[in-house]
Amino acid sequence: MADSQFIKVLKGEKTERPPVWFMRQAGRVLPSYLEMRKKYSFKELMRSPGLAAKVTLLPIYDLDVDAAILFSDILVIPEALGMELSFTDSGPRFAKALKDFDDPASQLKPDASKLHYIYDVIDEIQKTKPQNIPLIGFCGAPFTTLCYMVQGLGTNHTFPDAVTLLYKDKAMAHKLFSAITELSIEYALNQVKHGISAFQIFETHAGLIPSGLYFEMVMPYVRKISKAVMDAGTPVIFLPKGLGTGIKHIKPDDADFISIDWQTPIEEARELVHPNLGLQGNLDPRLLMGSKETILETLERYVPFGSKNHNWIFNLGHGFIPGIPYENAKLVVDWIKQTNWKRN
Ligand code: 1CP
Repeated sequence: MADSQFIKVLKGEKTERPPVWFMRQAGRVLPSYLEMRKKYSFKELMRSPGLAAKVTLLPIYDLDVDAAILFSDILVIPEALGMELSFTDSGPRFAKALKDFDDPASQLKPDASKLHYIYDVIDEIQKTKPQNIPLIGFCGAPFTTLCYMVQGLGTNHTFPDAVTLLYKDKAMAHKLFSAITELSIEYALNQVKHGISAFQIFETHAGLIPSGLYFEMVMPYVRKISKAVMDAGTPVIFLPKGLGTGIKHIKPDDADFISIDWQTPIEEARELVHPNLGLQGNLDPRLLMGSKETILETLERYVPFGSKNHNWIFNLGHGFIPGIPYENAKLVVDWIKQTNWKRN
């Protein structure tokens, strides 16, 4: 089987164009997904191997992207650590938040078997996906996962109790990071065993804390997860959203590719990030609410960068948001595939 554009780029090979996929490509914008959500809850979709595999593959058929991402959620790790989780119309919510306990670590009861249904989902995807389409596995990075566990919900994206825990009780923060990391490694390696082609670590809320604190307290745990996955032969993409100029301190041992948010121009990110690390990103998803002309004009600005940089995967700076017209997402994929990238 010939490698897909996505795998070639992850391996450091030259291609005629950048590969393209989108964060949150399955849920949120596809009419076919929204139709399925009328019949099933999010939890029903993610827990049934048949349905989850179907949703995972919708963007392959509807958008023609170059990779599929497992349809699941980063909050399955807290759930497997013993925290009761529900997905409400206003987002995920835990029955109890760790901030309400004197000894939060004592609340955790790790049970890795609670993740087993996800490996059945991966098996079903492998059985049903087109051969040349790679599957991306993922987990949340330890700080973002901790944010939801401590605060209990995500409606307020400042997570004040999670952030202050890093200053008030470093020892407790380390205990919680260790528990998250240990289970995440087991989870990631099982995803590898079930045949994922790449693994992305989502640190969506890195920008809530100073990058120095991030490197001191969180990065050692990220490194443990990525090292385990990279040692198992699977490439790792790390998304540290909002880390700012901190991206220049990420080392080739920490990941293979760094996903860049929309705040940093991709050319500047290239200057900051270690040359042995590839880049992913970084279109502002909200641009896709704009007119076709505005979208195409912004996309054209990527051509000079893309003509010189082969180690780049096209993506958004963060995930799709509800309300983006499906046609605009498709416009981006078609444009990436039809553009002359002037590579040689
Ligand atoms: O109502 C619905 O249809 C459910 C919405 C939804 C979906 C589609 C949630 C609830 N999770 C997901 C799937 C999901 N989540 C995927 C699968 C791929 C895909 O959708 O295409 C992935 C990779 C995630 C990862 C995730 N979940 C992150 C990290 C990445 C990111 O986008 O920032 C985070 C922070 C979450 C938490 C979460 N789960 C769901 C929501 C609405 C949220 C965000 C809550 C918040 O902070 O507002």
